[in-house]
Amino acid sequence: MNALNKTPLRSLVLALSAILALTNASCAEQQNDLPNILFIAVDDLNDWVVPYGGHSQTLTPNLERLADSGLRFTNAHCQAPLCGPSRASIFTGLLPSTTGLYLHVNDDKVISGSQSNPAPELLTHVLQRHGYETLGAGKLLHQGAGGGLLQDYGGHKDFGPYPEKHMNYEGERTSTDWGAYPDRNDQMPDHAVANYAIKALSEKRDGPFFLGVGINRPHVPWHVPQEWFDKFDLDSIELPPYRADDWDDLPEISKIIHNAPPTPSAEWLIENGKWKEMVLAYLACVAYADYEIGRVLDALEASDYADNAIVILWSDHGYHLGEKNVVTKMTLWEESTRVPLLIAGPGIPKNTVCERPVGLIDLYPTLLDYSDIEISDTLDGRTLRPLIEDPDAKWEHPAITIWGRNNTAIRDERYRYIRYEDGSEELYDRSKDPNEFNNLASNPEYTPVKERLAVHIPENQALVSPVTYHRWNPYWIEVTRKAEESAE
Ligand SMILES: [Ca+2]
Ligand SMILES: [Ca+2]
Repeated sequence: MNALNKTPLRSLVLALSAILALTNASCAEQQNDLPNILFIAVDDLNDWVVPYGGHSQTLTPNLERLADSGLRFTNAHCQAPLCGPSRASIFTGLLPSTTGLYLHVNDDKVISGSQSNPAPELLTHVLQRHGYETLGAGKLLHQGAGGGLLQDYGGHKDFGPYPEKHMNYEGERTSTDWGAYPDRNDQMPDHAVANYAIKALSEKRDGPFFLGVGINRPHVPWHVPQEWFDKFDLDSIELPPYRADDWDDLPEISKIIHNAPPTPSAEWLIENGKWKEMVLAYLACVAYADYEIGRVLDALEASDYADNAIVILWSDHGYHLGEKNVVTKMTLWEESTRVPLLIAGPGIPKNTVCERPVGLIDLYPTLLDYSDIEISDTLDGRTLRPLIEDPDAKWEHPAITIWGRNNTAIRDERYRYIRYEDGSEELYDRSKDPNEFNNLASNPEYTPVKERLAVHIPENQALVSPVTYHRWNPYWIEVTRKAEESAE
């Protein structure tokens, strides 16, 4: 290269460098404006929290405080009524019917085991690509945060510590039990999860961050220190609604799928005089979880990020405490699909309720929307921002819950419609029957309602992925066996 050409080239390089420097500066500036994200997952938390009114005696002052400071979706539902597939759906932004991840899945296989094309990208990975620091502790994906979910993971995905033997309930294939144990809150894994978050919030962070806080309680075993049991009076505990003949109008496949032998039934609880005790134990665990969440919210309020953080609190699915004669999740009924979903932060209206049916699957695109990241049209959910800005906005999307291939529940503002793999159905008019006692599916008057809702059932549901598994009852053991066989 000769000297004559050197000067113009050098000028060009200098000019390009200046442009790049300006671009970088504006990127950095933009990144500083991006909201931080505090993503609080609570395991197996149903609507028994004050902002949702599911149980009149529940004590959740911190969830109440969070609900008052933002917006609560009162008709929010999980996409699978079990930890593993629900969380896989949240972090991939895809329905189980797209990925084939209908059942439990190891964190490391959420991407590789998905049947979707293109392969999913985890929410946290998209955020990372756009400059977010990702960190967290506790239960986020099913085993915590495997599969490289986060850049920094503090551990403590843990349902212990466990007493030497079960205190009140014995059952194979379930850790269902309850009782006051251990002695102190600081022996609980959730205390360490909250401590991790408190420390993270006290530190100076260079750019926007995603902080995941995965609270393990009220997942079984319902063991928390005595102080939480002492907050409730056993004699006056209110029991959930239940009808002994409730299953008489269910199709056979519903009885097979929802058969939950490892956990107590309402019948068993009544016979053994244990129902109030068990309800109290769940309430004790919810109150304890609320306390740990409150510690994190306090830390956020005292931090540099108080005015620039979106807080999202969700549960991975609900839980029956005897309603419809079951004590578990894993059903296509309201107690199992409905979840608390609270959102607060800059620009989000305070003390506001949105009754539109939404799904946890909508969190992925919603967070991308608030972080100014383009939303891929391969995602199955949609941003909730229009509803956050106007909770009464028109919204014609029901919530979808899938429990195994081709067993699908569709929930709109009034009805719950369930169609099973063999074509049999359930339909509940929740405006008249909030406990879902009366299956209207065989009443011809409701044919137009069923047809209207059936349109929303995903067609051509993906085959059950061979990496997904669940060995709860004979139906699920067979589903798992067939899926594993398909890989051979
Ligand atoms: Ca769960
Ligand atoms: Ca019934």
